[in-house]
Order: sequence, then C-alpha cells, then structure tokens
Amino acid sequence: MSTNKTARSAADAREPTRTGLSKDTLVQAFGDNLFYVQGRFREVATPYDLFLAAAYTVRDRMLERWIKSARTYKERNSRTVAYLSAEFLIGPQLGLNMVKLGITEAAQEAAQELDLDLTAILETEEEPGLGNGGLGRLAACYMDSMATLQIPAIGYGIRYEFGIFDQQIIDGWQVEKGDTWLRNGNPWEIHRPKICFPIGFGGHTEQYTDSAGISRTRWMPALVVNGVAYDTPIPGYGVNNVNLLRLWKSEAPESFDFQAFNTGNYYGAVHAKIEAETISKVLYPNDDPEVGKELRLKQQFFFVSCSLRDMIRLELSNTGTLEQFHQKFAIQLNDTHPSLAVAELMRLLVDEHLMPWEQAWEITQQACHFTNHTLLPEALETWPIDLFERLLPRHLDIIYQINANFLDQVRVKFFEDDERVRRLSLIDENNGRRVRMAHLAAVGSCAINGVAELHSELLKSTVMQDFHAMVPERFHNVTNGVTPRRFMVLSNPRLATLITEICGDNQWVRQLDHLSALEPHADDSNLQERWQAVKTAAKTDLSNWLGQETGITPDPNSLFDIQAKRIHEYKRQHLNLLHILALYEQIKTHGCDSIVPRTFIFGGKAAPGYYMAKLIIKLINAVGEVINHDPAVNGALRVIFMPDFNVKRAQRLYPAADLSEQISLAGKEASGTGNMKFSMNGALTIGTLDGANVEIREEVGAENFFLFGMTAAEVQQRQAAGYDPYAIYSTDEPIKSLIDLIASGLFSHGDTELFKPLVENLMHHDPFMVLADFRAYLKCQQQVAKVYQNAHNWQRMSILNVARIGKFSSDRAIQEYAERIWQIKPEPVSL
Ligand code: 26Q
Repeated sequence: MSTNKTARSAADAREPTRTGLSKDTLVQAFGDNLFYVQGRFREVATPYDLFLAAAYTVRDRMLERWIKSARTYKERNSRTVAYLSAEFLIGPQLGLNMVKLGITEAAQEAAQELDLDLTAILETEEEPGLGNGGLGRLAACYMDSMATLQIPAIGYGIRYEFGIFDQQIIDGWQVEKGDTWLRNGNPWEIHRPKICFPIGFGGHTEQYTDSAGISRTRWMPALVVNGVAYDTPIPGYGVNNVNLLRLWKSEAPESFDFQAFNTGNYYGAVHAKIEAETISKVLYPNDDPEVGKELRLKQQFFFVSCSLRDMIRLELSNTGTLEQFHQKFAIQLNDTHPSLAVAELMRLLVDEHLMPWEQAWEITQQACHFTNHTLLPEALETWPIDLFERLLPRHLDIIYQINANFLDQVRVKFFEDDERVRRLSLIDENNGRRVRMAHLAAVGSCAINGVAELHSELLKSTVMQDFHAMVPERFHNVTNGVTPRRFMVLSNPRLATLITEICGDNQWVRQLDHLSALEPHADDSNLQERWQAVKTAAKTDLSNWLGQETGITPDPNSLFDIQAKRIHEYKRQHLNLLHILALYEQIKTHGCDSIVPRTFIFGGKAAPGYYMAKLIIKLINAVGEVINHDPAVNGALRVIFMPDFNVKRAQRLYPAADLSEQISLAGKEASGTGNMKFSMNGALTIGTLDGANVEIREEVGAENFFLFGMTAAEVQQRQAAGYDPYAIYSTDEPIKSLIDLIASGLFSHGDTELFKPLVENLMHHDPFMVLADFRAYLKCQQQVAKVYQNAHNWQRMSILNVARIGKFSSDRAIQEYAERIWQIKPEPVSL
C-alpha cells in the first residue's frame, strides 16, 4: 500500500496522468481507466476489460494530439486529403498505436509491474474487418502514411456493423459466420451524434424558378435516412499529427419513432427504421461487382453524400464560401465505389448552393482524383439505368448532362467517330443500358492512376484506351506500398531489432530506403546466421500456434511456402496445388528423402457465392488431409489451410515465410500488396511478371527472385491464337497424371464427382492458363528447393530482398500522391 502511494505521488509530480508516457504514469492511468471508465477492479476484470483499460490508456494519449492536429489544420486552412473508400481494413489498433506513440517498451514494463500479460491483452482485441482484401488494406496503409508524413487527411467510409465474415473450415469447406466485431464495444471510436446528415433516396425531381428568375431543379426524395459520424484517430509514427478516420452509420431519423405513435402505423414505422439501419449493416463480401445489389448502390451513395456534405460544412465554417472548395480538398476515389461523388458534388453545388454549372464542374473536376484497381473487364462496376432512376433520379439527370458535355468534346477531338463516342459514353447501351462508373470517375477527375507500372500501362492500352487517347495528361502511375510500422515493427519485432542494430538506428521505420544499409552486410556469415535464427524463431511461433489452431505442428526447419490472399481463380491457388501433388507423387515413387521438406500454408477467404473458389478451398483441405496423414510422407510435406485469414493472422504469417507465392496469371493482378509484405520480412518470392512483382524483381535483383511463366504480352498472344488446355493435358505427362489424381477420387474418399467441375474446367477452359504455366512453375520450384539447401546463400538472398525493398513503403507511395497528384504539403503539428 505504502509503496503504491509513493509511486503514485512520484508520477503525479512528473507528468499528467492522462497524457504522460512513462511507465509509472501508464501504470496509474491503466488502473484509473479500469476503475473510473469501466467501473471494474482487477479481481473481477475479464480479459476484455483489461484490453479496454489498456486501449483507453493509449487513446487518452492520442486525444490531445488529435485536437491539436484538427486545430492546426483549421487555423492554417491546410489543403486536406479526403480519402473516399468503401473499405478500410485497419486491423487491431492497440499494439500499432503503442508503436506510433513510442510507448511499447514503457507499456511492457507497466504490464510487468501490474502483473499483466501484454501479449494476451493484445490478443484479445477484435479487429474491425471493414474490407475484403487488398483495396481496403491499402486504404489503411495510406491513412498510416499520411499521418506519418504529416499530411492533413480524413478517411471517409462506412461503419459496417458486420464486417467481412469469419471463415470456419468444416469438413474442408468454407463456412461463413457473421462478424460481430462491435459486440463488446469499440474503444477507438468516438460517436459524434451532432455530426449527422439527412441522406435522401428515391422520389422525383421538380423544376422551379428562383427569385432571380433562374430555372432550377429540386430533388424530392421519398426516403430520408441519417448518416452519423464515428471518428477513429489515426496517429502518425513519431510525430504529433493524428488524422481522422470518419465512418458513417445509417440511422432512422427520430421522426420515424414519433410517427409510429402519432399515426398508429407502428409496423410501418418500424419497417422504415429497419430499412434505414440496413444501409450500414453489412459489408458486401465480394470483391467483384457481379453480385451488385440495390443495397450496395445505396451504401455507396450514402457514404459519399455524408462525406461531401461534411467537407462542405467544414469549408463553409472556415471560409464562408465554396469557391475554393477544390483548393481545400483533394478527394481521392478509391476505385469506382465512391464515384457517385462526381454527380453528388455537382448536385450539392448546383442545386443546393446555387452555383452555375460550369463553375461547379470546374471545382468538381479539380477536386477529384481516381485510382483504378482492376483490369478484369468483368470487375468493372456498372449499374442498370432503371435502378439508378428509381434510387437517384436527380443524379441520373446530372450524369446525362455530364455525358452530353463530355461527348461533345469527344466529337470535337475525334470528328465523325461514332464508334468511339459509343465506347466512351458514360452509358453502356449494349447491355440493357447501364451507367459505367469508371467512366463517371474518369470524366469527373483531374487525375487517374493505376497501382503498379505494368497495371498503369495496361490500363492505357486496354480498359481505358479511349480515355487515354482523349486526355493522356491525366494518366499517372503510383505503385502501391505498405506500412512498415504494422508489417515490420509491430508484427516482426525480432527482425526489427536486428535491422536497427545493423543499420545503427531506427530511421528506416520512417525512411524505408535506409534499409539499404543492410546491403554491405549481406555476405557476412555471422549476420546470415542471426538472420536465419530470427526467421526460425518466427517459424517456431507460427508452428506452435498452427498446432493449437489446426492440430498440425509443422517442422520449423522445413521450407515454409506460403500463399495468403483472397481465393480467386486468377490468383491460381490451384497451380500451387498441382506442384504439391507433384511432390507427393515424387515421394510415393522415390521416398520422402527425395524432396526438400516443405510446409505449404494457405490462407484466404472466398466470396460466399464463388463456387469455384470454395471448391479450391475444399481441394486444398482434402489434399492436406491425405498428405498430412500418409505415413510414406513422414512429415516431409505438410499442407495446412489456416482458417480466417485477416489482418491479425496475416501478421503471424509474413515473418515466418521463407517463400512467398505470387503466381497470378500475368496481366490479371493490378498490383498485389501481400507480395511486398512477405518480401519486407525476408521471404523470397516465386512469382510471375504480374502487378508489382515486376517492380519488386527490378528492385531486389533478378538473381534474388524466382521468376516463371508467360508475360502479359505472351498471354495475350496465346489467347488470341486460341488456347487449348486439353492439348497440354493430353500430351504433357506430369500434368495429365496430376489432374487424373484429383479426378480419381483419392482426395474425396473415392467420390469422382466432387472435384469434377474444377478438373473439367482446367482441361477444357482453363481461363487463367494454369496448364500453360505449369511446367515453368515446376521447374522454378525445383530451383527454389535447390537454392534452399544452401542456407547461407538463401539467407544472403533474403537479406538483399529486405535491403532493397524500401520502394514499397506506403510512405513513398503517399509522397508521390502528395507531390504529383494532390499538390499537398506536410503540416507539422506541435503540442
Ligand atoms: C464492387 C461493386 C459491388 C460489390 C463489390 C465491389 C468490390 C469490392 C471490393 C469490387 C472490388 C473490391 C476489391 C478489390 C481489390 O481489393 N483489388 C485489389 O486492390 C489492391 C490494392 O490496389 C491490389 O493490390 C490488387 O491487385 C487488387 O486486386
């Protein structure tokens, strides 16, 4: 008791309890938060209570910086990025926020003093799965980098009550379970009931003449819902800047409740309330628009309208006019999902703020910028006109007007080229009249970018060819990047410590190209051994965890070969599987000593309605079931499907990988970002010349990268010449026997029907040319095994990968956006 008292008064003398960063203050603040915020004491506190107390303790330390940042940006009227994204896959926050505040060590000491297990507390945090995969995670990395680079930014999105489903594997099949991430409360968000906008849907438009005699349009929506703000602080690393992630929740306006009493139409009012609340209820778990439903379009309009009205509110409160709106805000459209912003900003400026059309168009175009994330034509978002007309009648008018003006320009530039006009139109007349969202975004933006060099080039020569011919100066490339704070410092502390020691300081965490200081040490056999020890420790951690999670504990000395990403045919998880079967056949004929021991780990979710992807998951598990239990294999081969791949679990995989599988068909993966995360953690890549793989290979050196497969150009040629997978199947012996093995029922208890759709598809269609690339892949994998046997050389290559990966920091990407696209300068915040 008396020692406690002494400690407390010492802390009081040093620094304020709610903001101080020392161990003693953290100890006291933790106790205060547990007691005063949650009304708990240690003896009865659940693990989640302890997590909440820790989270509030960390949050308290961000609030002053957050307020100061907002005040600084307001006073200086700083140009601000508005990053509009339907997804933000931010991951668990506690550990990362501690890294950013620089209090990880103090927190560890505080936990020790309190006799708490910090690792267990971190483990308790539920992650907000508000995204599907790459695109949502990219938005989160960019929020981190904007704060770290001191760029004023607001991320705008949707506060889904249910994020991406939890994936369970039952009998080898994916089973989806609802994600109830909010059930125990979310300590990071602050509810702002006063920041609330009424958002309309449906109804009709009316013409009227205003007092100045000008003819105007008014939208009379049939349904109105409220969008309420929930704010999450996003601190920068080692700076005082704390930016804002503002997510919108839909609610029924209060009048609904009163109506119920007044009119006696109780059920009608309840129905309307439910309909309003449905909008932000659940994330669509598909990463393609095929399953585009009315609710999805409502979600998009809902968050776009809330966000624009919030920006307009901020600008009016600051300057009293919207004439400089485009100078205040750089709006970044994360794919086409927020592209309604173009039409909605026009409506707000013209109909609600009575601005002339031409001026509003100038402002809209100057404010908006568009990032494209896909080349797959089937993934380009379009919406039926009749749905648009029903849901957003005024926006359809505006889109027609934008289209008419744009097509006039096309006709001026390309005289009498009706075919081109049809191709460029915002309206697709060929498929039952649909609005082309990519065209809306492109026409309404002053910059359009792809996410890797190859992707940006292919954009210009394929899906956006006509736009490129029309406005070539608007096209840019900004190669994606990922944050080293989460994907190195937080998830791989052993490696981070070693790197800091070799580099001499930890500047690399904010200047990732400083990793090049490792390069002169790549040949140092002592470093190679320490490097390997770090990797083996991470593999051991993963192995133990997998043992608990899946019942299989792989040998940390085997080669850890990992493919973790959404399950998609174009990503070719089944190409990986064919290699596994080839190794299995080899063991069966030449014994388990004939191969280099490998552990294959897969992770990834399939869209619930994507039958072929789900069948691939089943096949991975079925192959694992047989191989892992075959005594002839004797542990030389392991195949593990890690269920429920998410940000938290991803952090366990990257540090433990020896080999990263990046094997999509060339020309299909826009960039990929997992490729960067693996390489940053010392994995070598086996990959095609697709997406950012091309640039990773350029950076790390061709001799430190396992390349195989056709180029994008070769893919195009081969497809044009008529690709015949059956010809490969029937003439190429290893392929035939491997495919026949799947068809034989060996992996399906004799059932020859189960995998037939997959097998037949490969033999007769093979849209992603698995068979065409298989031989090259097999050969390359043999090379991998050979190189792996020389541990020193492998570690040398691994060190060089890390030393040369600096380019793929999201800081570099954000720097490029800031300079070339947004023209935005850093705005340092002082306390
Ligand atoms: C659209 C309309 C209706 C329903 C769903 C969607 C939808 C949702 C999510 C469409 C696409 C997505 C996600 C796409 C995505 O994650 N793309 C990936 O983006 C990464 C970041 O740029 C790239 O690295 C990947 O190559 C790309 O596949």
